Amino acid sequence: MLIDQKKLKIKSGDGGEGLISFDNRGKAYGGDGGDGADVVIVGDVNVYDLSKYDSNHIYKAETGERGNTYCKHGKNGETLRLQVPLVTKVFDMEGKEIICIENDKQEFQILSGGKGGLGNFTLRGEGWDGKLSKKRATRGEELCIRLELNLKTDAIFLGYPNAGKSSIINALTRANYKVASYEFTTLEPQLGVMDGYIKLMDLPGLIEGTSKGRGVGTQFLKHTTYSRLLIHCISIENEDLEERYMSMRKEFEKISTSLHSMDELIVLTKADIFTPEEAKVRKEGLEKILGKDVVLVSTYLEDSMNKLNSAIKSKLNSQKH
Ligand SMILES: Nc1nc2c(ncn2[C@@H]2O[C@H](COP(=O)(O)OP(=O)(O)OP(=O)(O)O)[C@@H](O)[C@H]2O)c(=O)[nH]1
Ligand SMILES: [Mg+2]
Repeated sequence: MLIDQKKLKIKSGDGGEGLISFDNRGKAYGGDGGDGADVVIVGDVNVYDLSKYDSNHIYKAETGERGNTYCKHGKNGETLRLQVPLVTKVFDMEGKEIICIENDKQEFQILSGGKGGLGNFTLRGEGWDGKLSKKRATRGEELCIRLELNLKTDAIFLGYPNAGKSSIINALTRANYKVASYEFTTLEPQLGVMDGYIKLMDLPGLIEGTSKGRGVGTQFLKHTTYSRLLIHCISIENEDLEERYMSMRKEFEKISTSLHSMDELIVLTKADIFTPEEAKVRKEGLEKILGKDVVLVSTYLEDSMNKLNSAIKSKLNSQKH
């Protein structure tokens, strides 16, 4: 199951106290306390969801160590780094966005650790003969946050249920997602990596009325925001291909303007159902009506899957220039 939301309680480290201590000649030699550790949120491409976080746990950064004798400084706490997938938005409990982590290794210090206290060596000469002074350490901070993952992928597969989306992702990548002849086999977003670097996402089947909460609704649409290419799958089985295409485009428009304006690759699936000649006629008919290129594929025809692989790459490459 894709875990794309988590509430977390985080706490930065308290500063370590300074020490009051004297050597055998009565000289102050108590060291300063170490600083408490910060809490930092880090983007990490190798983290795919938020499942490693436990909402019942408090994520505490280390406390600074107490100051030591012989004027020794206590150790500073080690920064607590919370790795999050891309793109993760961090909200406070009022729903205000604190930060959006979009890039690998992007860091954001969300809480500062407390300052270490000062021991009587540093403060010698102050206070009651300086010797009994120490400056208190400060406490760390605490915060409740909500993490929300908006998956960052190169291309998303969308289309009516049963169009063959999962089968294609399985064929293009080494994924092994469930494929079945009934609708809504896929109930949550699934990821596959093509050629080791192109991230593809299969989104649960959309239908007319998705905008009104029908089907699996719009709960996963946030995952389309950071994608670059929409792969619109239509099964060649459909009587009226143009109608299928247009009704889905209308649905895109209703549910998300960014989806509607996203670069699109039209894929006509299950080509093997017809003879190659018939399939070609249907593809060219659709191209003519729409005035757009259509890629004809079948998961049973390896050559067509290679063509789709190239078409996806060339679309993505053309966006870079
Ligand atoms: N003949 C033929 N059947 C296919 C092809 N690709 C997929 N299918 C079949 O079509 C049915 C639906 O395939 P899926 O990959 O589950 O379709 P989907 O779009 O992911 O469906 P949902 O997850 O329900 O939205 C399955 O029975 C597949 O075996 C193809 O290229 N040719
Ligand atoms: Mg599926």
